[in-house]
Amino acid sequence: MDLRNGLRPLGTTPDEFQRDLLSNLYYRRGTTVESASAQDAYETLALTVRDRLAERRARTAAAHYESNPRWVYYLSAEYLLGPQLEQNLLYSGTTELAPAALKTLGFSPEEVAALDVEPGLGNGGLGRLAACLLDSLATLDIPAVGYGIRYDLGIFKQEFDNGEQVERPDDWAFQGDPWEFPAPDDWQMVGFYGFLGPEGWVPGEVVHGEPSHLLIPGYGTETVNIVRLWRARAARASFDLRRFSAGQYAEAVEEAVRAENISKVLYPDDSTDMGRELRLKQQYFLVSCSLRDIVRRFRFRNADWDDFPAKTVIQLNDTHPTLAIPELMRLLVDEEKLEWEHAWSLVRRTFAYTCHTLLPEALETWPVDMLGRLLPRHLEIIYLINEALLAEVRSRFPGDLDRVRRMSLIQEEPQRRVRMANLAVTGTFAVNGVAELHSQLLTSTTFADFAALWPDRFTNVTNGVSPRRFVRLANPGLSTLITSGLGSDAWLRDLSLLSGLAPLADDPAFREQWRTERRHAKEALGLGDPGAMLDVMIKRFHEYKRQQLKLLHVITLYHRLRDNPERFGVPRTVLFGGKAAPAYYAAKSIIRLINAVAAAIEADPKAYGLLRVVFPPNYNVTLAEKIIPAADLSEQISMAGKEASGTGNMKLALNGALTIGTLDGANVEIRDRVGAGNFFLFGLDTPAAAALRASDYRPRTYYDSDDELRAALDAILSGAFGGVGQEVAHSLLDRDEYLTLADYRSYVDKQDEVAAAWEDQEHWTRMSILNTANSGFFSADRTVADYLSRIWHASPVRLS
Ligand code: HBZ
Repeated sequence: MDLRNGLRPLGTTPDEFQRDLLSNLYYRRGTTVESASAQDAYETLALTVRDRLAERRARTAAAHYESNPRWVYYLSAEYLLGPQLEQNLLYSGTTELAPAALKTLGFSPEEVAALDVEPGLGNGGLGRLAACLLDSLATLDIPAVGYGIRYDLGIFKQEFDNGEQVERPDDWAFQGDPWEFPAPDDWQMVGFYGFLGPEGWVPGEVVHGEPSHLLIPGYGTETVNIVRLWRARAARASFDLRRFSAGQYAEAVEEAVRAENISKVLYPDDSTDMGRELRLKQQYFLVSCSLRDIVRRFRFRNADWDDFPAKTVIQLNDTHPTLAIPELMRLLVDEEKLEWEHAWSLVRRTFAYTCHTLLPEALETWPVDMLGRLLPRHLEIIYLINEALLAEVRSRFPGDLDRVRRMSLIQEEPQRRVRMANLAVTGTFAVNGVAELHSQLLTSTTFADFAALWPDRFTNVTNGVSPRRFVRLANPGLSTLITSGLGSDAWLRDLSLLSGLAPLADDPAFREQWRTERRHAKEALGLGDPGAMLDVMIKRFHEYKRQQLKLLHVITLYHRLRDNPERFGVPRTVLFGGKAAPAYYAAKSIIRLINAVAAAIEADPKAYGLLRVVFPPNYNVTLAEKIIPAADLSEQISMAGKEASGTGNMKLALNGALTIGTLDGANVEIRDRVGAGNFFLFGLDTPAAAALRASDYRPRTYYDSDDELRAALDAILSGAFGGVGQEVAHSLLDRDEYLTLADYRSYVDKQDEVAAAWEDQEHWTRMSILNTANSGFFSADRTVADYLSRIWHASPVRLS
């Protein structure tokens, strides 16, 4: 079939690319070479690249339609896609063509790349994982669609004012987004509020969901999948002309504004009460639009509902899209008139759920009142699901009332709330954690009751990251060296091939080249002295992740260089990056204290050339791609038993940083693979940490008995760092929920070993190469392969 209907194919030569670029500038951007701005050049380049992917997309869609495959649908409230230009150049094979073509417009590639704004439609690891999985799904030729929300404002921009985090709106699409295809014809209608009448649910408010999509190309294959993002719009007739004519301008657009608010902003945190109902509305909006779209797509080629689970698997990325379970029940029972049991059997065979946390407070619950007001029919359906669940629990565990109370979808005290994680476990056929340890802890703690009832439902899929984005694009110099070391670039599609680098760790010439590339990456980052060890802690700020432990170490190093230089160790630049949730005051205090300590050290000439603390603001994917290749030491120091997995740990190890870490999350698996001798382990393990927390833990005993720790905390308390951060020290001394003081000595001593190891650069380089060589497991391609064999059971569809 000629999908182009006679249109000429897009060319692959430099001349053809340049001609297309000029044509796009003239006809689609509506300007000329003489008057083109940098923005014109950027947008035109984006269109020229996008056209090449669109061609592959058309063929992918046709092949998928033809084969009527089993589809993987990924539902996620967040996607941290990262900058698009470089990736799309690489994946479309046009990286080499762009610079010359841009030159005819009078712009450099760097100037143009700087205009590529990353869509920051997520908070942290969970959102970035979603983006990596989509990349690997396309690379493995799996028919898949990601669904999400097209927030007008993404994750806030972090600035520092006097060292304090301030949040600015992230108007990422203000200039428009050249990568996006609007698909207004595929709009959906979503109801909220209202009442249950004799004919069923009558919504009191209706909004439109309008989709657009971004192309998700696979690497080294023709497949191009999509991520479909929904934007809320008022129904067309919502503008009140009568009020507008009467000068009531705000009232005239009230309805439109209310509707559009649903996709206005990515909630930067879930720790405030403000806007919680809006967040719940967002969740239902995503779920309702996406499910109708999934059903619409199913119906292209299928007629029988009994085929739905065979053709569809819907992965819930954490609990945010869990309302999909009652929503599909509602569609099947109320609209399609299926029997309840029949519908439930289809639903239970369609959904799977990934949990990303171990913090009990992070398990979402919604007040019954709020959910019942917003979605009365869904609450009724949740009650019906709960009745059946509790009947099953009672029959399996007669007389165990406590178990019934724990497993109920409804928490009764202190307020009646719906437990979304329990609903997600009940309505799915598979539940997975994101690292071995995490999955074990889920079945032994968080979901122990459910694992006792349905042991086969639980599994593990260890996270992974995109080697294309986080090695090839982020670290081109090292990538070239890896390719020459391995004799081929096949590692980009099969990361296990990195193991072929291991013998080269013993080759002094290769080690020299390795050091050179790593040094170039440091120079490119431009922070601190390239000869100093770059010690990085990049992740969201949270007390359990323990940036405060790293900070105590920094203060200790500072004290040593002033008072005890023979114990100082080696020159270091300590880099922090990350955002705190706007309402998370304890995390914001830690940020402020870090900046104050950085300033004090910077101002002290004694520290010059020895110790520096840098904290570039607004850590995001773009910045991560610059920092990760330059890092020597990766800080993965959470309290054991709290970090579900981590993915930054994988990106850093793959790029040759050595890890200092606790036995937490995927650190355990990284250490197993890179070898205990190439990993700096410290601190309490999960059972020891849990036992200490359960006992009468007194952080002050550590303060009393450790001179260096006491000096560090006393310095903060005495106001030595601009008089800020006393609350951080008090919280550690009085409560220390995450056992920072208990792990301090073990951490600082291990850091001394790190410093000693750094002094032997040949040995360090060897360890660095072995980290890369043995981290191939942490490719998101492997993660997707695991999802496929354990949960999704979908097959590739390759373009002929
Ligand atoms: O998901 C992270 C985990 O902390 C990390 O260990 C793991 O590697 C990563 C991917 O599996 N979790 C998050 O990023 N969580 C959130 O961002 C989040 C967002 C909204 C919420 C709750 C959590 O309401």
